Amino acid sequence: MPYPAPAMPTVKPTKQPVKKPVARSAKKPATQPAKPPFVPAGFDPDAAATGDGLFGLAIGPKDARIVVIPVPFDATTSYGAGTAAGPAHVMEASKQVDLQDIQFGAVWQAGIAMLPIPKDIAALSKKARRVAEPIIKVGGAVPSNKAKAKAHAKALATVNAASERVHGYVAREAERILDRGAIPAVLGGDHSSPFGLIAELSLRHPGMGILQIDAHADLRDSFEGFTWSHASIFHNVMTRLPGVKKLVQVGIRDFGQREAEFIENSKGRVTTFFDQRIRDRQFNGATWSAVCKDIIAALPHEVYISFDIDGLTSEHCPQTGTPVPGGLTFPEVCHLLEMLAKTGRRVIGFDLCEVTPSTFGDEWNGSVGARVLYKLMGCTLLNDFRREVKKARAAR
Ligand SMILES: [Mn+2]
Repeated sequence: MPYPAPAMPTVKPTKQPVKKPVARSAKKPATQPAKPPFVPAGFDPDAAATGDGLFGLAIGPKDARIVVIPVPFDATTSYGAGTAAGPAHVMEASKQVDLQDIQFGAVWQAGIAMLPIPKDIAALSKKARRVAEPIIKVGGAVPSNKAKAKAHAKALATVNAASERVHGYVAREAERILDRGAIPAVLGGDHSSPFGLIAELSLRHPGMGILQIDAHADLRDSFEGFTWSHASIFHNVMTRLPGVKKLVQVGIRDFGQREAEFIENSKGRVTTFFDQRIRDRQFNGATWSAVCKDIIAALPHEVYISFDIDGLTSEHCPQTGTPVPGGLTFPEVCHLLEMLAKTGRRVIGFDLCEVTPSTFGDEWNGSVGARVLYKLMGCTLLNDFRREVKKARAAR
């Protein structure tokens, strides 16, 4: 069933003028709706666009139901930098996304906005990356020369401190959004970007689970010496955030021995649906729906979704930091998200990471990213809307 169930207002999304003119005609007018309770006060879709908003919408973060925190940071990406430009790239491409969604309906009406891309974090990323690069080059090997080893340690400390500053920024913004009763999301940046958000949510929703869509397990106990490496995010989450009860990984096809041991020794806290094993089941006749059912059954009621774009097949993200053959297709992911929402799971937040602009100047990576982002929002809002309607009815 499309979201939301009641009829849509007879309005046309307020769009920013964009370079390439997009045909965004008024969506089929429906009957007059009851005032949807999820449209925040002050949100007038007919108002003139005042800002250069996400998906071309003109709503400010203060009025949005979902607020995206952009994190232009990628100091520790081991293979090819560029995900720091992800937020700007996805933002630009989002203006071309058609707003009516076959699975989730008029997602935009709930109110979607992104905070301004923080220039200081972008600058910090560049600086930290310069310091990190020599370490990445040697794979984190500590030099035997004493003076060089000292410089190495100092560089690591600098990069780790930069990552901690990013976590602070993300956690602070997440706190502000949550205090307002809205839903926070992170748009990375590399996969270390959402740590501050997950930390903040884990305090407010102890017992929460994480659905991770990724090619990599990201369970390394620091990578190349970087405590906050993109490859360590879920090691950090699972060892530092006791509020996170469960991690369910999907699409994994690149992991180390110690990561496999971490999963094995997690006493069921980590469940991994390896890409190959998913395919094996399908080759033996299982449907993708049956696999999705098992994935969702492994999750508790409150779910955070962490989406690394490289969880998709590499033609969806040819320029991502660490592409790996295999992976999920876009419709498979969409099916999983819709099933997740329809089981009544509550999505409390999400992130999209590792989207990297093409080196050829095309918008493909951003375009896929923007569509994944819109689907994540639709999945999140499906039940959010139902809860709001219930609340409004109860209050009557
Ligand atoms: Mn990842």
